[in-house]
Amino acid sequence: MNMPWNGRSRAALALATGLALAVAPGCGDGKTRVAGKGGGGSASIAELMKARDLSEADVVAALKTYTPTGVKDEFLMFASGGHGGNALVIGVPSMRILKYIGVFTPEPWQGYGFDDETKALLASGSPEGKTLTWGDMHHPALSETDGVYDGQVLFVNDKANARVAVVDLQDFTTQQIVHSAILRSDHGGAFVTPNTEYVIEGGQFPAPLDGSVADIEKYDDFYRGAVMFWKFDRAKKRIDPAASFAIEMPPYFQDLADAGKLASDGWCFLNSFNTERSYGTGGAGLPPMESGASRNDMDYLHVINWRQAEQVAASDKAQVIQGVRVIPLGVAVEEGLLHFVPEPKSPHGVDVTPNGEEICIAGKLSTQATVFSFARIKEHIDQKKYAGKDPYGVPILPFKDVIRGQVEMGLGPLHTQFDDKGFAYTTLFIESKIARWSLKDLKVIEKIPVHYNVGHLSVAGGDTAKPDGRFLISMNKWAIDRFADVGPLLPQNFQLIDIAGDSMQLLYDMPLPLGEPHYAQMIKTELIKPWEAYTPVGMNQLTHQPDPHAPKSAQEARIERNGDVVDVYMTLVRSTITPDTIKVKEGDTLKFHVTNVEQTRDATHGFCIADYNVNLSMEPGKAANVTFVADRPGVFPFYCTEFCSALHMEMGGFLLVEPKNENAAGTAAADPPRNRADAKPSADGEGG
Ligand code: RUQ
Ligand code: CUA
Repeated sequence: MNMPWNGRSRAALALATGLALAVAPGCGDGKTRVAGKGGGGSASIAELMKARDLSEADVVAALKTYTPTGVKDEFLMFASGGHGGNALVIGVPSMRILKYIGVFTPEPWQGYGFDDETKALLASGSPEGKTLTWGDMHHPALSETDGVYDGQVLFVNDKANARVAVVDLQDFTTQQIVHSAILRSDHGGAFVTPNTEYVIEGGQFPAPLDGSVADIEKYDDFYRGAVMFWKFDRAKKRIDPAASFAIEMPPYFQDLADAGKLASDGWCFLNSFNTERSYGTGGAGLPPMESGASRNDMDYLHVINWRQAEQVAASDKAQVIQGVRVIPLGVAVEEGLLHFVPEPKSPHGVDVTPNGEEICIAGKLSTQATVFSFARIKEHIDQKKYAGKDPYGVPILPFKDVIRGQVEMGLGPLHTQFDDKGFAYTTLFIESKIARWSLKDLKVIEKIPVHYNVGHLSVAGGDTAKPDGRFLISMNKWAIDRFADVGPLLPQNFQLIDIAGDSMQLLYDMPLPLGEPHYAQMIKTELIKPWEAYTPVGMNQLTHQPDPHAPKSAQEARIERNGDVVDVYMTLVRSTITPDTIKVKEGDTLKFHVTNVEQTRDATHGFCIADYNVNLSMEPGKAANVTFVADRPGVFPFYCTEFCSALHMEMGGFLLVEPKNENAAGTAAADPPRNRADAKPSADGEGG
């Protein structure tokens, strides 16, 4: 029997055990109320199982995930929303979606990207002159203290546009988006060091770091990779770009990273592939990148001493390229802060074991996972025992001497996570399985099929110094036949697997209609302490300080005109918007300063204005500002978009934008326009 996770489910599990007896002892009259096929009314569990064709294992699985109303999930999973550019919060084991956090993409419900502050935030990550409205979010990283999630901050990356964002877990909102001008993409972000000193962001596609264009044939000489170390200022809860630095790398595809911890604290391990330096056909008959990049048997694990790099970056040996402090490759070699270790073949995941002593690397085109010993790596670095140098002069350590061993894994091993019992779990993309293996004797113990094409996996705390174990989510790229058909674009499939027992058990399939989610981290719910409201009233969501413009009570609500600028100080409270009539002239600049003056939990109001693309989410206590030019005359109702109270439908008002050609405000009122398109008398002589 698998381990129950609380007293409540222990009872539930006892119930499940009794199911085979058809009459569950201790379950009243053996009847229970459920919905679904065969469960429209009351039925015994045995009848239900029969009607719905459920096995005992199905019922056990259901009882392990079922979470009654009002009961909270034990774990929260922070998953990337892929192309949606947002992060997802999912309760485990219920697999209930709790939140989408708008990050790289506007999120209308949250008003994210609609008020002045979050509009500017979204733009801050966009290249000049462009507004990016999507992101390719890959790897969420929770902040850590001593190598364990501390529940304070979430970092996420956007692979497509080389951006990293900071989400504050006090209110689950995005606070900052940074972009490194020297990177063109960042598959290898975001990963944190054990005390969140740095957020690591590895590139992928090399390019000239200075932003210039070099012929693709000059790839070897002018294209370069890089890895960013974004300095995190914990007191300010912001990345400090001025204190951040990068290391220039050869033009390999630098990939995923993991920071060392405990035994390997101060070090960072970064995969690479395409050490062949293939750039595709080059338009002239070279092999395509796919095969060109897969010729070598080994690529290079980059072993970086980031503590030492930090010092070199602060010295005059660093250069400034496009505003970024960069340690040139030659300096990195000279200073001995970069070494390579061969890693088999087209490596994908790099994962440091909980004790920090070993590094597991799976090669997509290898059937093995390789376990490297940090102690041996360190010894070889210290004694300069090299097997050679790469074309850029970076010393290479001898592969055979720095590994502890290899685990015969299966087809297409990708990513590894760890549990609290000394097991490692590796996804097998081609096999569509997850392998559980013993870290002690490097042997696969069990494999469980998943559906299908698994990429990442997430074990609770599974990449920290203290994994919780218990649950594993298999993040499958394909769903194929798992759900009702919804056209050619199918959902992704998150599968919940119980790993607490001696053998793994598939519990639940969760379709995720958002693509393509990559990685997730799972943290104990109790470690996150979110605010219940913005306190005191009038707090700005981005500064987390009192907003200087916010009215704090309905008495402070007012309209002020200065030339053609109209400031509207507005308050929301169930069920009134104050002021509810706003009269301006076409061409005026309107500045709304809106506060939800309530402190009642969940008493969120919305504020929208017809046709002006204004839509704010006003959580209790929150203040927001929105500025726009009233360039369209007419009557525009505004209202609250949350069904907040019995009189929610009455919570609204009118914005009157008088056409420019009507001089006095009174004229328009006395002689109203007939319709928005044309206020003039019509051809048949009517009106006027
Ligand atoms: S990597 S599916 Cu985009 Cu995280 Cu392996
Ligand atoms: Cu406030 Cu509806």
